[in-house]
Amino acid sequence: MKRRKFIKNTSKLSLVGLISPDLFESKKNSSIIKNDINLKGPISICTWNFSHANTIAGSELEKGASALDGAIKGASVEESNPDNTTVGYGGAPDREGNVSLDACVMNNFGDCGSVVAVKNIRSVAALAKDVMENTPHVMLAGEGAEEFAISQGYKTENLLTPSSKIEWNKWLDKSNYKPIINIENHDTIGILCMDKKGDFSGACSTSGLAYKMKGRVGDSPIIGSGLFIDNTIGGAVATGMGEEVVRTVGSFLIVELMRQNYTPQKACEIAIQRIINKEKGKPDFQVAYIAINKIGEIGSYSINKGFSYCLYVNKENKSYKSNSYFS
Ligand code: SD4
Repeated sequence: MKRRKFIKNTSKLSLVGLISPDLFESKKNSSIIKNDINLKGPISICTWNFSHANTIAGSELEKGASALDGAIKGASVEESNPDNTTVGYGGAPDREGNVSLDACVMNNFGDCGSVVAVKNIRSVAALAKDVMENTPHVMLAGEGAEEFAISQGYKTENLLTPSSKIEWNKWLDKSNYKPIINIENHDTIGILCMDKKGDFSGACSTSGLAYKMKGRVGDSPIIGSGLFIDNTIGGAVATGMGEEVVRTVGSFLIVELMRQNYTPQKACEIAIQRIINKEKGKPDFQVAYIAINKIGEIGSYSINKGFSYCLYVNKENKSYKSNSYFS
């Protein structure tokens, strides 16, 4: 009897010890976005209002592409969009005028690949896939990543467009580094795809924060921070101030919360709450997450207002405004 009582009490204790207090925090803004989708793919969801990219990903999935190829196709649209100053060609440079890109991918087998601080190559999500498939490593950085890209047949090019150069020169006048909510931080593409078989993969691609220090790397190429996939649970991806996402390992946290049966929406809210808990007052930066679970429920949440995301399902892409902690 004593032993049974002891086991009962210990298991209560360990539960209390394991579950962090923020799981019990108030449900502020916890409106749950539940889609009537309870089916297999194709589903594609991406950060921000990248309708074209998400539609391309979705239609690739319709044609039978794997979730990984769908996600990379979607990301490549923004990597080649010169008007997007936070991804690929046309991305804003660092303080010294170098455009340096970060990206990662993760597939349904839990394999992943990543490239950091890569110059002169625009298709870095595809390059991350090549790292995953054609090297014994997960992550390649800088010159090594560029040399690997060349060995794989990627073309090198100057990624600094004339208009990005003009903006950078303007910035140099004052050299005042201050990321601005939803202006600078509004263009990283994070994309989560579920293919016809119901398998998940994701990709994340960025040029990082404009006028960052040379060599700075954010969350986007860090598996578990910028992106995480578990094919039995779902996936999550981040955009915004990467340092905050890395400090809280946000995407992994969201997937683990979904494993504990939290909806994608509640899981995103808890991950945002973790960041807010560390701040005194209203943060002057943005972080946003999107997530999807195995039954096609979607979640999205951000610290500050202004975040949006796209959802492609039933052959149709729509853009949605996300809820935020601070309105
Ligand atoms: C980073 N998370 O490098 C990226 C920036 C971003 O839209 O998301 N910008 O920190």
